Amino acid sequence: MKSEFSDPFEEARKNSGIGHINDQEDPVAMILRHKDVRKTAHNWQTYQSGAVPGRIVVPSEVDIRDIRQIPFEVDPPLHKDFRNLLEGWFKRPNREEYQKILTDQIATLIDDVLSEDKIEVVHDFSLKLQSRALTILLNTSLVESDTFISWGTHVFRSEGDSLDASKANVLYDYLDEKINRARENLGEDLYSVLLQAEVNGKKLTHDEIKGIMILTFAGGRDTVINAVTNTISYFAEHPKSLLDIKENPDKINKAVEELIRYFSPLTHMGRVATENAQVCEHAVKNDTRVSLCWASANRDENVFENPNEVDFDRKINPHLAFGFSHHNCLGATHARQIMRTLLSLLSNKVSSIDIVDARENIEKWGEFNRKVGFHELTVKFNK
Ligand code: EMZ
Repeated sequence: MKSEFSDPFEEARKNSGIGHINDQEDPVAMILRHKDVRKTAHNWQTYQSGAVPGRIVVPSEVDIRDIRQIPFEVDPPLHKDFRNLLEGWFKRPNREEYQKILTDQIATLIDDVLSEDKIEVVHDFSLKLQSRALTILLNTSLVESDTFISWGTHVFRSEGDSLDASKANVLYDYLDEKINRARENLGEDLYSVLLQAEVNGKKLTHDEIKGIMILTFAGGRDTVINAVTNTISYFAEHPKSLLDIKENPDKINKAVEELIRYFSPLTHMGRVATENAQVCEHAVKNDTRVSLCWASANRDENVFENPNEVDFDRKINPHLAFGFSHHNCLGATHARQIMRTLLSLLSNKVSSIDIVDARENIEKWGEFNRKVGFHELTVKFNK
């Protein structure tokens, strides 16, 4: 089945709770159990995010950038000050007027693909959807999304080159220009809001603003694109579930959480140890990397019954797909709203979806091969 996402971590999670990968000569011990992932995410004193910029990302981005992404590469207590500044803005997706614009955008996109004979979902649906929705989050004009679409699915990665510095520079130059322009002529967009903001009584520097913007662009890009694409593949192969949503729209929130648990669009996120420590009997040396493997935790058989099944009626769903503890995903409100709107509109506008062709996107992490989405998914949407 094209919409099946198997769990490559099961054996290692049960046997040792740890997986080992080498990443550019800076190894990573992947933490695989739900309980350990939560504990480690919580313990910022021992497992820091504020290491050299790019080091907590796997694959490491140390060689391709030196700008710190904020707040995700900042530790408490400063982390909290940045979160306090940003939280309100990133909760705007809960507002009615925000949801109305998002609904109009996605409805237009679905109407467009319904009139096509067939469509390649990753580039001609998910990338467009993500890029257009980002303009609402930034509160900029919709035409900006044409530029975002032209960058392709990942801002730092290209197919065949997982670390592409020249690509990062395209985003950096774009952001420099936007920040500088907003400085001359303040408006209502996120750039202008950040230019006027203060943290601990001080205005933000250009690089701090840039660091926040880079995260806003990079963190929610391939993750949202994969979540949307994988959702299309799921409903193509589970037409009854689409009908279930149509008949029981009150299930949408739970369905979204379950799909996000199952897909876990972000496999893991790293931390750097600040002292010698231990995770489930595994020694972690000072200044080495661990990763919090959300994807494995989300299939932990000690927490989820039938973890490899998609069950919209799952009673408790403490998934970690948006991370855990103080660093939980700042963009989650936006991402959830995208998914809810997508499910609602799909179930009302689309009767069935046929998969024509698919090329899976398999990440390789040491011994683990993990399907995270598709390079290409060609489908026909039916009215
Ligand atoms: C970083 C990361 C954030 C990283 C929550 O994830 O997303 C990755 O896609 C980027 O490459 O730089 O923003």
